[in-house]
Amino acid sequence: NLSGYKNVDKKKVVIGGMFPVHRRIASTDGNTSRVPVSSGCEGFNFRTFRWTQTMLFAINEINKKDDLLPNTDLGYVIYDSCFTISKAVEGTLTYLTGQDEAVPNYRCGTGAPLAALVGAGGSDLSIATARILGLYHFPQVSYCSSCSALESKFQFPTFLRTIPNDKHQSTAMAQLVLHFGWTWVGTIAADDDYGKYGIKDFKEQVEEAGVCISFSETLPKVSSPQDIQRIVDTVVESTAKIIVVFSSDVDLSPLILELLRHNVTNRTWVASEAWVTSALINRPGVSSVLAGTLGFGVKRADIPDLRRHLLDLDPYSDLLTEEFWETMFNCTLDYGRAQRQAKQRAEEVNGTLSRAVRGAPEGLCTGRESVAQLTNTYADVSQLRITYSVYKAVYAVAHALHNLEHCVNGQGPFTGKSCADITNFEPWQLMYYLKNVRFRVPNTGEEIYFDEGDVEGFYEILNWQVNSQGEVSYVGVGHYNGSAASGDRMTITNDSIVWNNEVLEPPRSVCSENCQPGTRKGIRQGEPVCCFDCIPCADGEISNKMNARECILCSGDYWSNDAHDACVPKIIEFLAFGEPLGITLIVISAFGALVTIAVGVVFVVHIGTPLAKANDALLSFSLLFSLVVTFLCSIVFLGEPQNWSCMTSQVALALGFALCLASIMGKSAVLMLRAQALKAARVDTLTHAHQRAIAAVATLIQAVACTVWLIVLPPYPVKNTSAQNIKIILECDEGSVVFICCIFAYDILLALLAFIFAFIARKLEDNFSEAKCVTFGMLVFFIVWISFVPAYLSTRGKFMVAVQIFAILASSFGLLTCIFLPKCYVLLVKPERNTEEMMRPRAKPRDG
Ligand code: TCR
Repeated sequence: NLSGYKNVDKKKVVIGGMFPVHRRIASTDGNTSRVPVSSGCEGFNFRTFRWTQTMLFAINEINKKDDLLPNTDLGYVIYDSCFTISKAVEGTLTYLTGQDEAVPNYRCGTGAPLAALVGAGGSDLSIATARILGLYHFPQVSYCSSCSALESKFQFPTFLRTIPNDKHQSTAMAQLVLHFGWTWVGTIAADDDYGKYGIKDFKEQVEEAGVCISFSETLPKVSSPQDIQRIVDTVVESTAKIIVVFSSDVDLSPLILELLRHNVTNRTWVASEAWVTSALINRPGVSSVLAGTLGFGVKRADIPDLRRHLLDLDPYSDLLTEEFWETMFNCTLDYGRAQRQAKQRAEEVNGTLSRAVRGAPEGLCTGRESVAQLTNTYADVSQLRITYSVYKAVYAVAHALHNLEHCVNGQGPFTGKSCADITNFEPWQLMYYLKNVRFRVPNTGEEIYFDEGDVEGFYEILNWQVNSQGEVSYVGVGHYNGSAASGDRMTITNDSIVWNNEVLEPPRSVCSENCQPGTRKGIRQGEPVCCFDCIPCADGEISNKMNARECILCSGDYWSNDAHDACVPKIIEFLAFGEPLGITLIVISAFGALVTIAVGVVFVVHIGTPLAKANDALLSFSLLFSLVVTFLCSIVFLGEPQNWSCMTSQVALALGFALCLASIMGKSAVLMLRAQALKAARVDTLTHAHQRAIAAVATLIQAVACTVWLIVLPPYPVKNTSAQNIKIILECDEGSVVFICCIFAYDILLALLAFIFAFIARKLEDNFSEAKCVTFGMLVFFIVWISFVPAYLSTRGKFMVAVQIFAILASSFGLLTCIFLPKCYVLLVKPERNTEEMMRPRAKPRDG
């Protein structure tokens, strides 16, 4: 413990201080057969030693001041809490009792009154000490216990602090994460109140805003390589690129070393105040892991003369300083001490200076080494943040004491308007003054007062930027002010941030990338909501915004486009006149019609010849006429279906075929009867009139059927949206399937009869083998229509119409050629065969 007084004739007040100068307590050997002793500490911390020296510096400064506590000298007692709760409690009890033995409720001695305790370091230590001090209403001013749990005045009535409450920092971190749109972050917390509360507050806020936590790890308090290794593995395996760390530098540094060993790069770290500017973390070479780190630092200040005080250190003044010296220069001071004593003795003896102390042997130091020459965090006064907080804490206590001392009797705040006596006051009386203190810090001019024990939540946002020498510097890129209006608490200049990636852009940290329009979010079972799959919308469904949860079904006449991000009108399809297929079909049918007419003309020209006479001219013409009709009606199938075209096309086809087939049937019926008569050697009594009658009746039946159909259930045009998803097919609805089946069944019946009659009569030999021609023609007709069925059923849309037209044209051409080609051949090419003789029918001889 350090302690000291200055001036002897002034009044004295002692301030307690507690700093974690060591990092841990030494492990005990576990021997229980000896008197137990308080364990020693190890791991000297230069940074916290600087804080200690700052307290001394501030006290010296105050003692020198004439306007602050002019008649009182401040003394101090400083304890090393060794970063451990038990040591902090031990120190507190020792302080309260004034004894080296820590026996509570026992305080004796005539020493100066104890004022307040500055410190305890980390939050967990402060929580422990504040509970004890609270029992005695003893004020405690902390410079670095920032945990939000300490804000409870109920639990910690005499606790005050000069560092902002961590709830501001957690909010600031949450806002930072949201500012950059990171939705997938990992968290690492120290295993103490600082880490746990800090991360808890942070998580609550980001999770509310839809951010997901990839992993949450806790740093071990006692060094544990397995735990560290596990955390490294988690960090490496996680896809989170942003890692928020709430921990003190001491607890974090083993992890950073291990990360450095594994060369874990390409992460962006969000640092809490405790490690953002720590030299323990920012070691040479660490920039590969930590460059680009963003962190929060409490207010920084320059304290003039502090550096001089820090360098002007007497190594022999106390044990802590000796240890500092020995650790700093890696030597033992025994030699220097011996030298000094020898020198003093020599001076006493002969009053003159003996020979100067020169360089000490290896491993020993002289006590005159220069602290300034070493680049050590102890003497580095560029980042005075917690140091400044210590400075403020001491000043706060001093100002409270000043106010207490300068209370005017009769106007005092206590019962009966009394005042407290600076030489003998109660702790609660000082507490009153501390709570109400309001002052300006020397040099910086910052105004300090405690609002419910806390100061305002102001943070600088620092960015770790690597300079050309590979050193990290902390560049301010914005700030956070917890007491500003909620909209503009954080200001951050994105452009001045240097990230640790090549693209110089804020890194992205998301579990799953956004789902583009055209896809929807699909949850992954058992994973956080930020992790999802993007599932493409099904055909006919769309999603038109990012991250859609559902796809929307396109309605009726609409269908999804290729990208599935908009509904587009379906393509309207029909076989148009203008398209190549349409033109081809028109040309073919027109050609067919022309050929048929040409055949008719040939017949008219040769009307008087035996051949024309033999084939009933009227029947031939009606046959030709029906073929023209069928040829031409195929044109009506083309084009956009209309009411009239739907009706005419089917009816014309049915009637055309009926007339055609009826004529052929009449013809072949007569042929058959004639053949049978010939066989039976009867006289053929059949005339042309019979054929005509048969043909006319057969056609008439069809005409009646068609008329009934048109009147009762006429065909009409429809939009077919169901046959094909992406198209609307314009087509004709038959009106009644039964009717159309009957009508075409009737045509088939006629065709079958014609075929059967002709087949029977095929042996009847005239010169033109009329019966054979008809048989053959009908065969062609059947083949065409039988093959039409599968072709028709396997096509879709407008090609169905095309197949139908092809069948019509093919069957018409088949009939035309089979029935009329031989006749035209005779008429035009072999007129010598066109004689009465040749026309006479005769039966084929039975045997060859
Ligand atoms: N509050 C921490 C401890 C801590 C600290 C530091 C430790 C803070 N800043 C800097 C070492 C160095 C902030 C706590 O526990 O409350």
